[in-house]
Amino acid sequence: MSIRKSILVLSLVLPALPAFALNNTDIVKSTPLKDGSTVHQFKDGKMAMESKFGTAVRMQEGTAMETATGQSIVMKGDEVARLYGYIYEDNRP
Ligand SMILES: [Cu+2]
Repeated sequence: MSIRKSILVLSLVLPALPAFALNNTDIVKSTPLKDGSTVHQFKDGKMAMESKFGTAVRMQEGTAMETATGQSIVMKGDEVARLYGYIYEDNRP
């Protein structure tokens, strides 16, 4: 009985947990890039980089990035501290 319940709970919870879940009330768009990293765009249009390992990394404003679908995006802002805040909050026990 309790095992069945655990399985049910897991099956409900797991799909809601991507490899890296952002509690992203401020993030309006997250675009995967060709190199495996992700660029997150905030409400105000500024961006932050997430490495393929799920860490917040720096990128110089104005840097051109290629999306996984081959489009070109230019980096606006470098909100590394802002993204770090989200990552930290989400990975807290
Ligand atoms: Cu970037």
